[in-house]
Amino acid sequence: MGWSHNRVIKCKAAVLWELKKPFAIEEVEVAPPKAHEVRIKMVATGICRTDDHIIAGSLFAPLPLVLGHEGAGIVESVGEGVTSVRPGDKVIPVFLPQCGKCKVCKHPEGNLCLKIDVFKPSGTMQDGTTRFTCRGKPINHFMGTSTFSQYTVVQECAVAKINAASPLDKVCLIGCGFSTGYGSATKVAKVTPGSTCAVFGLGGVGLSVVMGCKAAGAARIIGIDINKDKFAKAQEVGATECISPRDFQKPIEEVLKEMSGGGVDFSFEVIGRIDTMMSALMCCQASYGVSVIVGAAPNSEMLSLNPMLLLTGRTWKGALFGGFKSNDSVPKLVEDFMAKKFPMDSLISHVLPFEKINEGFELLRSGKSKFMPGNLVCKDKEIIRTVLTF
Ligand code: CND
Ligand code: ZN
Ligand code: ZN
Repeated sequence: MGWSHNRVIKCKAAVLWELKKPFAIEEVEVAPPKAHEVRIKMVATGICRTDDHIIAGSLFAPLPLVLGHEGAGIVESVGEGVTSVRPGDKVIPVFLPQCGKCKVCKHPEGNLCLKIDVFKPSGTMQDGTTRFTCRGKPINHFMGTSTFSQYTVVQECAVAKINAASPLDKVCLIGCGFSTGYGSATKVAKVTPGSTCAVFGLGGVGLSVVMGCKAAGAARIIGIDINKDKFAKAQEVGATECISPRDFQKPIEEVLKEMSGGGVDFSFEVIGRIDTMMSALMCCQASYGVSVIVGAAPNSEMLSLNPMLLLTGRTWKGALFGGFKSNDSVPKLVEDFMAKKFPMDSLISHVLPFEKINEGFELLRSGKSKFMPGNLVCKDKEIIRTVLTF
């Protein structure tokens, strides 16, 4: 049992044919999984800003493609040699694989598995071909996950089996946003009890950083966002103060240095802008401050800095997926969610049927949802995460 029946599945997928254009909901053919691949029936997927960075053209991925990298689903069939999952298992596909064999996987701290398809994205499976076809054309995969499809195919090393009782419409956020933010605080920065933290950007990922800082015992967590509608939720999940850079004449790093008596212990950039990356670096304490880059800046932009900022002792770092080794950590994070160790589900502000994916992206871009279309389930005024259900 368990091997694929070599059946092509016809289903709906959101295809991005051109940059800066809406998705087209298309009928696609999803080929059966080849050796060491897994075909998944998607149940839910979150919309993360990284998907929108691709549509906007600020991050590169080859078109046409099926985006999406924050999903959860059920294994439909498996290719030859797959041993870690079986049809019927609940799983989260991970954009950061964990092959377990490469130099990085074998390193106790490394998580950037060499099988990742992010930096020079091929848009294919590891054998160089795609499993998606639409109107007779091959359609590319995205970060090895492509969750904006009723069915997708991923490598076995990019899928984590999770608790059979877990609610997939919630734990999909563990596929990216939550894990990325939470791990950036707990694992990458290693936030210490009693410390002061500054979090730039209070979207789904930034609020997860706030939750991580709180879990690590930070005494002060200062949220920074230009959209004040985000402050209430930030305070609900652990921010002790929130400020908008637009309310001050002086640079925000100066404001934060004053607020913290000389610089914060830990700072996080969770927006994806190089100016706020510099502010985050400069607001942390000159000798022992740690600043973590979480946001993804446009491919075309470079930073230059005065090396003195680091010579004094600051640490500047970044990580994908919160520094977590994906397959090891995802099932544990799901267990922690089930044990109510963090209020991750409060990040989900909107739930839409998959077919309304373009509306979901409009919500993300609008930053504020004054006009709620009929069947939106809106728990909050502010937009944090939209989850699409299949
Ligand atoms: P989202 O767009 O939901 O949140 C960004 C927040 O930043 C919003 O609340 C904005 O109002 C706020 N903001 C925008 N500009 C400014 C500014 N100039 N000053 C202060 N606040 C501002 O995004 P998200 O939470 O989904 O993602 C955040 C970033 O994280 C984004 O760049 C995404 O690509 C990146 C990311 C990284 C990783 C990783 O593995 N490192 C994984 N997923 C997403
Ligand atoms: Zn993401
Ligand atoms: Zn590896």
